[in-house]
Amino acid sequence: MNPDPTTTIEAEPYPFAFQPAACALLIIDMQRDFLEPGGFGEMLGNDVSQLRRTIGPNRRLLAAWRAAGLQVLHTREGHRPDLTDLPPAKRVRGRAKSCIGDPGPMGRILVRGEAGHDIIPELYPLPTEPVIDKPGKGAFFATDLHAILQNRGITQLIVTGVTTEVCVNTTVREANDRGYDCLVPADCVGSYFPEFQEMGLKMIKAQGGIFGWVCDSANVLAVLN
Ligand code: TIU
Repeated sequence: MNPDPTTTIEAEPYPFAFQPAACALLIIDMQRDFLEPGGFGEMLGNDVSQLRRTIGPNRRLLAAWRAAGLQVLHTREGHRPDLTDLPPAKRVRGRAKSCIGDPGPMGRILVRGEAGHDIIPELYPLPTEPVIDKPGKGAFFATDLHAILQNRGITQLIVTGVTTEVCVNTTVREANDRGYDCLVPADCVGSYFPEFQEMGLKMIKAQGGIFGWVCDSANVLAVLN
């Protein structure tokens, strides 16, 4: 079902003027290594339950979005198997025992083609949905995302995924500078740190929506159903 082209989505700091044909759902880094118990994220001491609560809301939003026939893109953070696209600074940052490219619980950590790098089965992309493999935190850096969105006439993004203050915030800021309007459903983004979840969302919607809008996914579902 196609929503009314003039419809608005209730959001903060003010309603989002939703243009379905020009709006894509961009799901950031819902990868096994970040979300699954026993993965790289948990290995680093993080509480993956903080991210796993986003799976249900993302599933419901993705199902409704697909049913409405709207565009979906997915991203994965990771690197080439030969690590030629991995900045040495990123590899050694954190001084962890295991670095990107090392053997991890689900294959080599954040390396493309490894099990842990792939998207969780609950949100697995359809063959028709572009998957953007990105070497950085932002989805626009060193990827063809901007070209794909421009070719498809996309000017608005609903951004979901993990983590709120890292890859979601970086992507929203990159999108903002490239002229996209971004709406972030709070229950569809997650952080290992509750205080960063709260502030990461406040930073987006502050100052009259300096980077975009924030809502609950129920408000998006309300205009899709
Ligand atoms: N996808 C994403 O946010 N990557 C990260 O590295 N997140 C962390 O919080 N570490």
